[in-house]
Amino acid sequence: MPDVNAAAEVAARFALPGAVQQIEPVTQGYINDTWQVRCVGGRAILQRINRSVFRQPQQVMENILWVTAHLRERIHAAGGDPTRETLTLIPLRAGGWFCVDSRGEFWRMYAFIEGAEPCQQGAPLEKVRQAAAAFGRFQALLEDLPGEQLHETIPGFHHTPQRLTAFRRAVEGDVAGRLSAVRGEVQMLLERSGQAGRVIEALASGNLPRRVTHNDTKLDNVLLDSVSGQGLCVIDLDTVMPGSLVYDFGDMVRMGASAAAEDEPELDKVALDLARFKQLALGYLGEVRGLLAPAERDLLVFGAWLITFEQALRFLGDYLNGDTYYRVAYAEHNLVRAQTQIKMLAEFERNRERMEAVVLGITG
Ligand code: GN1
Ligand code: MG
Repeated sequence: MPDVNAAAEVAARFALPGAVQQIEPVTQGYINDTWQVRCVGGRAILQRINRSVFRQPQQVMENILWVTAHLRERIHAAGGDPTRETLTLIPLRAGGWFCVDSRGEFWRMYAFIEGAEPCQQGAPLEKVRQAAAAFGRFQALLEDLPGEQLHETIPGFHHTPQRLTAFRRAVEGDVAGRLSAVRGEVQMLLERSGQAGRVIEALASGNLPRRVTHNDTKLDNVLLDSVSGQGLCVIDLDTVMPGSLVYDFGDMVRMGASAAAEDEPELDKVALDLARFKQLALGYLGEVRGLLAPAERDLLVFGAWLITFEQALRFLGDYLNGDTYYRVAYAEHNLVRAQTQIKMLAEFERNRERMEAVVLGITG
């Protein structure tokens, strides 16, 4: 975390309604640093973009500007409130949408959406469905945004075969000397590598549509209206770029289908809850049904498996690399996260037919 002074120094450069009064860190998220800024007349969200993850922060910002402008237009046309239903960047007093501090760090600011809160992991079923519907609507609203316009903010982000190659490298390198303790997990993943290319190949063949997708569809990336409980706003737009709907559905199901946290150490608590899965599918597919291609429909359940597999590779790979990517709170954190993914993988394998039946029941 950069010190509060660095945040205070940059906060004053943004066009807030009044003087900054208080700055508090927000600890959610593994990548960027986030602060809540209170000022006279309101509050805002200040973020420092992680430059070792997002190599081209300007491109991240360009994508966000395009995407939010498009969403604003669509939400307005549908009679909604764009100031609550999508993110709004706050410009700098001097103009522009981000600032670079004396250390070369990139900062940006969003308007705070009042009367809304993130859908928590383990939320009741109705909230789960609302969050899923918000992701589905987000996808539907982006249907006509030309993907060629967008930058790939992290190249190969969901290129599972490349993730596998990076994982094998981490295993071979064993730079942190942790391999001997996790051989079972490594083997479990490598045994499943044969399926890694399925979505990438379907995209390359043109069978599976390439769309503008969110690419980080954890339930807490949806704000729910605090009064009505309805899915209000999709946040965390850093990885919005060309991808597949199958990844977004899959990533949402990855942990959204369990009540347990992504870093739950008691693996007995980590389990597929079919009732949750059903709400995710109902919420999301209810919004995208009209645009779903047959290849997408066929790969939805596989997508949950694939993204979970990929996430397991990423967490365990980072553990083997000595925790260079994800923020960790304790030494075994990435290992615990990898173990929950492996547990969910086994759950998806055991329940594949039941999950397919749920999807079929909705899509017909
Ligand atoms: C990271 O920082 P956060 O929590 O938004 C990661 C996602 C992972 C997620 C796992 C840019 O997201 O891909 O799925 O952690 N984002 C990036 O919780 O790597
Ligand atoms: Mg994210």
